[in-house]
Amino acid sequence: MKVLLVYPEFPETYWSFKHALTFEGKRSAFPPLGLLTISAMLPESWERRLVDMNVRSLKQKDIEWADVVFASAMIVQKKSLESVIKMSKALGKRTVVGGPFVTTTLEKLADADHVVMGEAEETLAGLIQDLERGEAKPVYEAPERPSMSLTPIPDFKLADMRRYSAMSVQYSRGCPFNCEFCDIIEIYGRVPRTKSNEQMLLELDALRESGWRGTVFIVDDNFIGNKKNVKKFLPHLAEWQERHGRPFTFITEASVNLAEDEQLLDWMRQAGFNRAFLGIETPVEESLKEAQKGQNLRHDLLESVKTIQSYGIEVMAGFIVGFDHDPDDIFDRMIKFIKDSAIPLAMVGLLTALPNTQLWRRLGREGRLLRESGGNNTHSDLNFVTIMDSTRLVEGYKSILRSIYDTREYYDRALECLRRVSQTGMKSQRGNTFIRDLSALTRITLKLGVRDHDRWEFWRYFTQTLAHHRGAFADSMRLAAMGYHFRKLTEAYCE
Ligand code: B12
Ligand code: SF4
Repeated sequence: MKVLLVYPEFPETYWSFKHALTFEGKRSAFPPLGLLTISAMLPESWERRLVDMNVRSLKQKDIEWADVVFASAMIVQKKSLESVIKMSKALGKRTVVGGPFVTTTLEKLADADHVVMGEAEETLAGLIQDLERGEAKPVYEAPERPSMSLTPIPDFKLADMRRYSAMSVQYSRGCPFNCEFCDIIEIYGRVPRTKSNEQMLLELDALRESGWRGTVFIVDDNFIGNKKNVKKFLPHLAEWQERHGRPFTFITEASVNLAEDEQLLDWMRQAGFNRAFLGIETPVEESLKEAQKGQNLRHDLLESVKTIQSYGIEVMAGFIVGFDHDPDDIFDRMIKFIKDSAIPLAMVGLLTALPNTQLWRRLGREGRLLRESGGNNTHSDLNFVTIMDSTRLVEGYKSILRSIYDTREYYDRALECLRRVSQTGMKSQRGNTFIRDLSALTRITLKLGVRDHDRWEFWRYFTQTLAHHRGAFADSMRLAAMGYHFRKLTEAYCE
């Protein structure tokens, strides 16, 4: 059997990082880990190829080669996924679709031949057998959430690693919290399951042996969801890093209560974590209560961010406007919070009711749902009736974006962030990436320091970095590139 694994294209959003990736000479930020994992579960005798459409286009001859097309998608990839299915069917190929979109969507994908809902560790074998016998069913659904001990080492080599700016691994699935808008807990559950220490280290061995050096994104929903296990794992990870000359730096996602545990933070620092994405959502207490986000109410949020930064970990964060309890001055409060927290990469979105979430169900009961979400919370198309006037909300939202991604405002935040994190982080061994970094630096200086209309701001940032944060120069240039991406998209959204 010949299997073509296809990852549909993302629309251009803050998360695509498109404008920043061109500086690095990369096509996409991360590889499609779901498909790399599925590939590792297929019989050895099956031939497989991967087309990540965020890296290169899908051609007719790719599909002609295959007996069956396997695709994975999030809601935002829906349009591209539909075109993949259409193209495959037109060429007479069988299609199998899995991943978060088909797991959560309400309208089933009528055109796909086979849909795999939920995690595939326990369902894929059945589908494979049925495909081989020519008796595959339309829908396969995981009866329960599988143990992560069943997850194989992803087929990293299937991805063209040179095209990505980071590689991904997964340690855990699920989150113990209960945020109203969250679909993670609906898809992956509230009892966080983890891989064993041995399993994780073997996975990192495989990644290292494949030649990868540099950033590794631990894509967990909440890396510290199972604190007991993660605390047992981190000392081993730190030792592994030391033994191998620190080949990786890690990024992950975590809940804000990470700041409560300095021992955990210290281990993360030692293991080489230098960025963490937090769900801060809002500085407004009433809105946090409404979102059932009690873990963000236990301590002062600004102090929590500072604590994490003091361990050399840059904080990135998600923010949301559009809660029922958002006060009139929410937009100014959000701007001030983001400035004071020195979070350069602040992903601000409008509240979206994702299918099958508690928020979705409540708004349904209240008769406020307008349509299914397109999954992109930076688009201005609200999918429910908001308490604040919707035009005012969208305009206020745009005013936040314009303010926080104003060139000077952004560089100031980045400098403050560098000041807070640059003292304490562990440096990775960057291996042979120096040449690549040099060409990235040339591209950044040409674009931001010569062609850009805000070039004087760039040189101010550049000289401040050299004067005060020379040791974090590479990070400062990464932040400059990211800032450019956010500014470009903000200009496009808020024109
Ligand atoms: C890494 C990640 C990203 C990366 C994408 C990297 C990439 N190339 O894949 C980045 C940071 C870019 C990203 C962005 C976004 N993301 Co994202 N992301 C994730 C995250 C944290 C991990 C994905 C992953 O690698 N998982 C590990 C693999 C092993 O798990 P898996 O994909 O679920 O695969 C398993 C099963 O689903 C199944 N399976 C998957 N595919 C297939 C295919 C077949 C054929 C079969 C049989 C089975 C199968 O088998 C696998 C093994 O069990 C998930 C959360 C999560 N826990 O998965 C969110 C998640 C997928 N993202 C989500 C969202 C909403 C987004 C954004 C839209 C955010 C936003 N608000 O704008 C953006 C969209 C991107 C864009 N440009 O517009 C949602 C999707 C919701 C949905 N129902 O579609 C999730 C679930 C998290 C959430 N609730 O917010 N994301
Ligand atoms: S902390 Fe994050 S992953 Fe956990 S329930 Fe809340 S939003 Fe979902």
